[in-house]
Amino acid sequence: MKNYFQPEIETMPVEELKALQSERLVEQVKYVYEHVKFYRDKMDAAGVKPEDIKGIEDLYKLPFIEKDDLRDQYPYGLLGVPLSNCVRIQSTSGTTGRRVVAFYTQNDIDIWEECCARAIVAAGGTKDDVVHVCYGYGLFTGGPGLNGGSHKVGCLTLPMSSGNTERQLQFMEDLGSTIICCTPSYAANLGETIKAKGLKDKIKLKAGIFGAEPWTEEMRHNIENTLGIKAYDIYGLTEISGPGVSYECEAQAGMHIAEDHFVPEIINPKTGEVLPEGEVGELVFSCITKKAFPLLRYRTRDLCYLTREACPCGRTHIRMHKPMGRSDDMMVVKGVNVWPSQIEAVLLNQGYDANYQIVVDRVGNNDTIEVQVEMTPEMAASDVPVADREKKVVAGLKSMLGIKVDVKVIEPMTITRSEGKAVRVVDKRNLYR
Ligand code: DLL
Repeated sequence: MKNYFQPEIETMPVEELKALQSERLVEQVKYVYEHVKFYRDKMDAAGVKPEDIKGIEDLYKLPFIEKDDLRDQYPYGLLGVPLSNCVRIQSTSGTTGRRVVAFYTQNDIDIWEECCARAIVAAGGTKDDVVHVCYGYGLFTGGPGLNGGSHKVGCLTLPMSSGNTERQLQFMEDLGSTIICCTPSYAANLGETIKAKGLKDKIKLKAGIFGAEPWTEEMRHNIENTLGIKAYDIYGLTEISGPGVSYECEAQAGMHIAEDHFVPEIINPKTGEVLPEGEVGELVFSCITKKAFPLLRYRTRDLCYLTREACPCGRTHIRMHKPMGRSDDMMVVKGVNVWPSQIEAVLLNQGYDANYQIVVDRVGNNDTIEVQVEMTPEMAASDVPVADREKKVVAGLKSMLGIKVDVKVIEPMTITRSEGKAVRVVDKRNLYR
């Protein structure tokens, strides 16, 4: 017996789903044209009228929205309802440029929380579960989103927020948390502490719902082994609502996009051309039900591909493959494209945990790249010389990336542990830009 939070929607036949999307899109385009000057101007400039959009097959006619548009329209320029109809804001961390502030009506929040509830049920959650939420609460969407989803499923919800690992473990043990929600890097951090303190037998976790940052399959296996759980991926972004835009089911083979609310496209990031299913490109979303912050054709900068192949779980909603990172996470080092996730895969395959940092710099006209990775306590206790370990990692990275990377294998517990999104890359070249 399969479990769904909203079976009639999650398993809707694809043709019906597409018809629903078309109907909602047509309505939404009219809505934003009438209510948001930004869209009216943008559509007028592109020569597109609401009546030109007759269904999802016409989506390509609409202009894209980019992060810079959101920054230019900060704070109220994209509001689709009067401010008095909004009940909440959430915001991105805003490490570069202005923050993005997203607004929600009560109905927008209900939709968002339903998507998070779908994710919890897809990870095996029921009303009997104890859901331990250690994503940050506050402006970040992780905590509030999963908290709301957990309430909707009827789980006992522990609103832990991030940090204070000792207290997390105490509650986990005392209250018997069964599902944990946090970033994969924090899950790895918790796993490490549980192992070091010998607490594994006292912890009742069965599943984890991890997202908000890129993570590799190697990291999934590591977390599943150290915590003794099944690790599910969850994806989302503040601009589109928050976590739950897509989520994994028991097949763990890509994340089902909540297509009744968000229509995905994959485009060539250079030309904007829409790519066929299965090709890797930039993910673009159109929100077809959200009213306060109604983004259409929003370019996420996340790179992945989509598949509508039948899923054994019975859900019909299209799946997106794990994003390899944002197009802006990709580093060009010595002229070669390097993704932090490629480096992570090599390290974890050689038995390291995900405690590493990548430092990129420029000396004269040459790029330099150094990977610092901690030994596990077992490695530190063995008598394999550090120089041999370093040589092996250098060789692994050379074969993955095609370039020589400097490697420093360092003592355990020397890299700062992450409580939220991990900072994997220090690119000192940015200082000179
Ligand atoms: O990270 C929302 C979220 C919270 C998702 C909790 C999942 C769990 P932002 O802070 O706006 O929102 O960051 C969104 O994070 O565009 C991706 O680049 C990245 N990201 C989110 N989930 C994943 C994932 C939240 N599962 C940005 N895998 C997105 C890879 C992810 N990257």
